[in-house]
Amino acid sequence: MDINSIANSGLFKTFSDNILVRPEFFISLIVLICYLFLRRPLHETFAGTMKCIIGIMIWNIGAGGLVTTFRPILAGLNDRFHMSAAVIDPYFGLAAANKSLGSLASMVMIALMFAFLWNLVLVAFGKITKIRTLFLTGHIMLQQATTATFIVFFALPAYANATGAIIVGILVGTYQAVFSNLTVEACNNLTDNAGFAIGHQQMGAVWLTDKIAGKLGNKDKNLDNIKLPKSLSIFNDNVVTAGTLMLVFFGIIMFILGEPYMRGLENPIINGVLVPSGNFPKTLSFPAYIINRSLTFSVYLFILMSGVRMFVAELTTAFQGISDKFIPGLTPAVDCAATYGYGAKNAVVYGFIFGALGQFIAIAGLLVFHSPIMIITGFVPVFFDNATLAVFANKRGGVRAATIIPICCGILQVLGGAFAIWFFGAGVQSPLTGGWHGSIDWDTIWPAFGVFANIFKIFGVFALIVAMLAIPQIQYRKNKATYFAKPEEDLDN
Ligand code: ASC
Repeated sequence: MDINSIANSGLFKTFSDNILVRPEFFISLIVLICYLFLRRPLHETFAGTMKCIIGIMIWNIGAGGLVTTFRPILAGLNDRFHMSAAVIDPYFGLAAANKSLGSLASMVMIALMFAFLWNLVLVAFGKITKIRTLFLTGHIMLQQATTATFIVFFALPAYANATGAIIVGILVGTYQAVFSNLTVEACNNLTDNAGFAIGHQQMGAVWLTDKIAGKLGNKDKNLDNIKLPKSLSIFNDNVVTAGTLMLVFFGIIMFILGEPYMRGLENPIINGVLVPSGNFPKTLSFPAYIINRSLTFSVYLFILMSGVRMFVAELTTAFQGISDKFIPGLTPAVDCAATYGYGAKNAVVYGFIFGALGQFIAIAGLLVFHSPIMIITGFVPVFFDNATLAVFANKRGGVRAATIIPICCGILQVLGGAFAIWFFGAGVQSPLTGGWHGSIDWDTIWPAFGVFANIFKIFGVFALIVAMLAIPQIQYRKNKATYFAKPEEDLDN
């Protein structure tokens, strides 16, 4: 049986569609396996797995709600002003990359499978590889495998086949293992050793933020101890801050889009049939609609943070057990939203606003300089990347770092995304004009990988893998004493 038929086999497809890319089952299955290995009493194993599934489903309602509510509003600017811009957002990027891959899109599943297996191997041999993290965010693994397949097949057309897909799997699996491993120290700093790392789309940027934020600002002047006049102290509460800021931010955008556009968006006609979302019935006025939609941001953020708290607690307990008994230092690498409950809670919306500012500045630059590639803000990168970076930046470098870093990230997201579309798009008519992955590592590290692979071909890809694998070795040499230590031991040092 060749690899292609395994990837297309019913069993593998059922596994990947139902478990691998569904975090509520994939992560919970891993928690279940950990508890069984640890011989936890069955009732505790059952309860822990259940809490993990439900926690992830709660998080999913929050994250999914944010994405489905606010992505069309930002992307709406594109339609409304006939900009034919590419949306920098993983979901648009996924669609564009799949369209471009055409019949080769099935190769992504091979890459996805190998990426995860390779990460497992790297962590199982952690003593040698110095990898401590297992990347567990299934939906992100799928998005990254897709974009990486697209990039490698673009650079190495001769490898646009199952062998090439295995190589992509090793490349993207190495990135996921090495870069999530790079965030361990940053996460431990932020969370006082809660015991998780980041397995998401901005791991390189988190590492860099943790390194430079302290130099950009003062950690004592942070968002938690900022002195606000009495009347403004209501903004120390993140529900109030998020609600108010989003009312202004999305209020202005929805106002610009206008009532007829928003009514059309909420009440689309699909195949000749009116399919109302229920959010904007005829009886509701535009101002009432705007207030309701903008404040849903706070609602979903609140839901997201409580779900994350629940499942991360279970996951870290399970991994801690395995780490104590079998694989020292083993750390789960999870969604970036896991960090939002730590540090200053206001940092999340703060990063979003300044990231958006950075993106708008860069988009204005593209317009002024008549760039052939136009970009429109995608919700996922502008919110999730910048919120995460601000949480880390604020902890290490206070308000100043939490302002500067998201602005720079926003600018880079747009310029890097535009570069990627130009470079990999091979023309303004390419399918990529619909969108690009858009998260910060995929606007910086991965386009650079693509350029490198395009020049040095297959040797370039292997060189990238080897170079990445050297990173944890360097990390280990710098910090031998506590590298594999339990988080609490870390504290004592
Ligand atoms: C992403 C993506 C999402 C969000 C989510 C954040 O990159 O595709 O759906 O971030 O994972 O919690």
